[in-house]
Amino acid sequence: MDLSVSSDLASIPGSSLDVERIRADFPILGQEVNGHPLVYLDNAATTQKPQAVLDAIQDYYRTGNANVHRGIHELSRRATDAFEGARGRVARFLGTQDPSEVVWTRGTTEGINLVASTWGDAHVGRGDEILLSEMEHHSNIVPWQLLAARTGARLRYIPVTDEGTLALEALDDLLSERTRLVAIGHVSNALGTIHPVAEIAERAHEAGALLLVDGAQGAAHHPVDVGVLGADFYAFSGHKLCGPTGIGALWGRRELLEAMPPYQGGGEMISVVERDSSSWADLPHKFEAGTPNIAGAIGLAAALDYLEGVGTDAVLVHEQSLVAYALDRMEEIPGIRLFGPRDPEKRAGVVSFLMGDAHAHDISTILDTEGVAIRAGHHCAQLLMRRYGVAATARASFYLYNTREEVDRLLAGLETVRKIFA
Ligand code: C6P
Repeated sequence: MDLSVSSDLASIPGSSLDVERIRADFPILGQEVNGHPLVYLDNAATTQKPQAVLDAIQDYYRTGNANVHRGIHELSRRATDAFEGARGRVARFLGTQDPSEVVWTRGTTEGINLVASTWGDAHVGRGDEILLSEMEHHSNIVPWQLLAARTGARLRYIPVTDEGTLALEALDDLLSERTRLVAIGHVSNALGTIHPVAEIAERAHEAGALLLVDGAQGAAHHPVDVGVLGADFYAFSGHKLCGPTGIGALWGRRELLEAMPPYQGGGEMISVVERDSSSWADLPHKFEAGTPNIAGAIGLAAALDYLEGVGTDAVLVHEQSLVAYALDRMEEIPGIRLFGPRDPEKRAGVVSFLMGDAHAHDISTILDTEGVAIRAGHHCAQLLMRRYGVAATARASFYLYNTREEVDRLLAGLETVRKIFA
């Protein structure tokens, strides 16, 4: 049985991706789930991996596995070159020439915790303020709550509009000489809203504050240039952009990273260890205690090569064309409630919704029986859910390998939901 999903590219206005060819690169997509060809629409949670990434990881373990920075032997040299080469690859992806500004992490969450713990403990005190938004993922709230509890700092929040954008007019009141840092998502995981990061950076800097960008959803969908964004820190996860889980990176401006104390203690992050004290390795190793996720870094670099080959600009346009199609059709469903901006150009490939009396989990369960994978829940964005007076939403999230026919499968599944709950 042919499980591939046909894609009529001419029918995706604006998309220049050869989706059929792209899908052939992702072995996982060619399977049946619950008796139906899989339609994977849970990409904001994690993306699937192309063969090139699977090969890079396997090749490393088959032919180049050794610990990095430690051995004088050939395999260790090879592993170190591949690992540090991957760092350089991430630096180029983020629009910076300096790989030592790129710190390997387990993902976005660890990157934000690193900044909150090290920069935060050194620079934030009682009465200082950290400015977040009500749309943040818990990973960009809780580390700052922990910092506030340690230091006596105060958290403030940019409100969210009914439309699903940030109410930036509130910045005049929220930013002050007490604001030490603005920590904001690049793209909302729950609504897909793309935030005007460069504008927020300018406003933050005018107030004398730094800007940290939670790039978990941003880096996956369009090219990132940390200089153009005006970010001081940018954190992202490899698994959201076709790379493996357990690897991500934190980019920080060199002078900030240099002034920050280490995050964790252990091997690799030291220069000299005495009985009662130690001195630290140079950047970025100061922040990388212990044996790193070498295979993960190599897999992430392969993912970035893959995405660059496809064209990162084209990925967002493709997602937006699917969102436009989905929103147009979903609007016609009786009793549907759609969240987030109506204009597809204001968002990446995420559609959050509820239908009548159906709980988000019921929607997801029914879709699953038809082979359609979406996410249901609060999406680790409980403040946002509260803002809209709901406990959860159903969320379909698209990526470069999704097709209009798959959106049709989603819509067909929603028709089943409608009938069941009618
Ligand atoms: N959002 C989602 O389904 P980690 O887990 O560290 O790779 O990423 C955390 C994270 C931080 N910020 C944003 C905006 C995110 O979307 C995520 C991960 C997934 O929406 C899992 S909750």
